[in-house]
Amino acid sequence: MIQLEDPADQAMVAKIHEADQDHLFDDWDQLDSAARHSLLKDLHHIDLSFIQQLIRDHLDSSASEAPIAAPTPPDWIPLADPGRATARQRGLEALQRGEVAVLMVAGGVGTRLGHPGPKGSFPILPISGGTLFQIFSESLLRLQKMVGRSIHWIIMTSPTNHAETLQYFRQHDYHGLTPSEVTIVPQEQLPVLDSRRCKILRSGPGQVMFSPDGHGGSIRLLQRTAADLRQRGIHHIYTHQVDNPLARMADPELIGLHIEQDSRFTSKAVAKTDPDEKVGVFCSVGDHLRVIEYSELGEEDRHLKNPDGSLSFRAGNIATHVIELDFIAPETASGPLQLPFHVARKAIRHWHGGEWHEPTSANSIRFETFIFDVLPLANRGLVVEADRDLEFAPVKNGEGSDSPATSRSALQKLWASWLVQCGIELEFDPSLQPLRTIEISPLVAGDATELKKALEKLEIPPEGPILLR
Ligand code: UD2
Repeated sequence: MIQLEDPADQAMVAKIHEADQDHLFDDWDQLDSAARHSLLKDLHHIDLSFIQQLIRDHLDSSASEAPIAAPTPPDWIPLADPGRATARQRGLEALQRGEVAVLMVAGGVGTRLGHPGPKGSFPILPISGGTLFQIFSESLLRLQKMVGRSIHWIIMTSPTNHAETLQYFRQHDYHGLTPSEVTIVPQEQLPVLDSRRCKILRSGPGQVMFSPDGHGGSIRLLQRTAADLRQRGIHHIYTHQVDNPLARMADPELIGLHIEQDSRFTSKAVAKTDPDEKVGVFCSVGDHLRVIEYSELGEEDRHLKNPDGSLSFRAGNIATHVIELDFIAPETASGPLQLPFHVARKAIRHWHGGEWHEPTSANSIRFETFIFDVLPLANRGLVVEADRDLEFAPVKNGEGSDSPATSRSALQKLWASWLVQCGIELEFDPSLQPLRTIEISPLVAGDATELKKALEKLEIPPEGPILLR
């Protein structure tokens, strides 16, 4: 065991030794003082007894995940429900009273997309090259103008992309938002373990390998900051993912439905038509709603159909929710809700025995929480149907499905449909893509009605790309 002068450091070294993780100091003799300092700082951040508890709960041979008892398709509020328009008004009023904050989860590492920076800095806009962050910032600006007050925006990053995200927003002057109304805050992270012996892996000599604690980290973040949010008068949190440029910011209709139905957790869902589409589905289990991941829904249930031919389990999760702050962080002695952890296994390059290892099969274990895991704990939850063409076009992969190409194509189709509704003539190819490239900033319009108004002051060029900003 290494010997250190500082008693706090020495006590931590003793704990590492007790937990049988001494290999973390294997490179100690070769580290310079800055690297030693950084390693000690990281190790002080690890709650070893918590990690050991996770190992006991999830990885000991006797531990197994309980199977999900007979799920059934849930009720949802369909697109055609006549009450949606009045709900929108209620939502607008809640926004005007300043009761809603928006939380964007942007802590994922985005390895599948292959973009070097934070995912939100991906240039998705087809003409200007503007980013996902820009779309959401401008959408929020439009909404703030509509309701006549600022709306607090929390952007959850992870320790890996936090500094870059902050730098991005500073460099872009927060795309016109007031910086004090935007809180950019990292989620927590946990050490990654080796899957055979549960040793903490290293990402380099003297470096602990960490991974973000999943998008459920947003619930933990809200719980940590609940007092501040309450002080700002916030009761409802509207959450969405950074990777869906069609995600609506603080959609008044969803907020209104959530309030009218006195819901604790309200979610948007799109109708799944492909049983193998990789989105989780909302289900009822007993009296509660929950999301079952695509990998966890049985083959038979996945293909089960209604008499009209639609999929029975079709309420696909697009990760847009309204959450009651008092539900996840009650001001009572019972304390905040606890989220379960899931285990993810991946092949990961790591440093061990003085050399790099490049495994070809899963060698690592990481623990993650999911935001929707609080839903089964809610005594009232709600699922609301959303139109896929208007609200869901995620950017997950570099190519193929859910890629920049499919997402841009969905944006083009949407903007073209607005222009056509405004009486602008456009030509389309056989796949119904407009022949002219279109880009409409959220600052100009968020739907066809708003665009019609904006076009009273804007000119559409007779030919070539159509950029409306
Ligand atoms: C998620 C959902 C899936 C469906 C789909 C819709 C899960 C497990 N599955 O699938 O049901 O709703 O999205 O697009 O959620 N993130 C963080 N911190 C983390 C991990 C992720 O902020 O530690 C963010 C990430 O930046 C992204 C979002 O969460 O915005 C989704 O993460 P993902 O791409 O890993 O989720 P995916 O596609 O497996």
